[in-house]
Amino acid sequence: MTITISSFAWVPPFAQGYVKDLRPRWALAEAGLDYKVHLLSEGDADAPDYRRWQPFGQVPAYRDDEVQLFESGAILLRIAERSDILRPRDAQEAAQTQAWVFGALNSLEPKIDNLILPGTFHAGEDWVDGFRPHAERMVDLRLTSLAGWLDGREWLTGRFGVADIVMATVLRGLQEEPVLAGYPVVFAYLERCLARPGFETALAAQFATFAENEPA
Ligand SMILES: N[C@@H](CCC(=O)N[C@@H](CS)C(=O)NCC(=O)O)C(=O)O
Repeated sequence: MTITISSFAWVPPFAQGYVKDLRPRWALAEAGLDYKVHLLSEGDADAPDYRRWQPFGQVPAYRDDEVQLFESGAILLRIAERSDILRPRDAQEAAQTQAWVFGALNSLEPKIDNLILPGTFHAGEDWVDGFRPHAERMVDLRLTSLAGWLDGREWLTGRFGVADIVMATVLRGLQEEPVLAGYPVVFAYLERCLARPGFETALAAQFATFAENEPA
């Protein structure tokens, strides 16, 4: 089976290590599956062919011998289906995996983005400081709930899986934020996820792509 994912050829240093093709790279590393990378240079994301693969012109997109699709959560669920290592072991684990992939992307990621992105992309604008306490409250609420679920659990579902990959990549956004230290259960879970060799492999692969395509 040939698997291809899309990635940007290069992004500025502040974004390196955080581009969302890290998610399929990590899942594929855990699964021990080889893959090719379809690199996008300036303007390629707007090309009609790419828009037929990823309608929003984003990365990652994914294809294998049978299907092509986009959205990192959907991609990871597909990779899990193809892997004896990542495939949920029963219907309940599969349902919980889907629920936590959606939960990470829908209930947590937007709240975390609200906290971290204004300072990155709107630094110095009047509304940023006033918005921050609201964003912090929302993140607190979600972390409280997540800590409640994780208490006494090693992983989100019965064993490490793609839901943990999505969740860890979402929570990583908080690593520079003081709020995470207030949730030792979540902090320890994130450390557990990031200690996996698959994460290091994925990170190194993403950095290698950007190093190879560094603008002159
Ligand atoms: N919901 C999408 C989001 C993908 C996404 O935000 N990708 C970013 C890179 S990390 C991107 O392509 N940004 C360029 C853009 O939005 O035009 C997913 O999870 O796959």
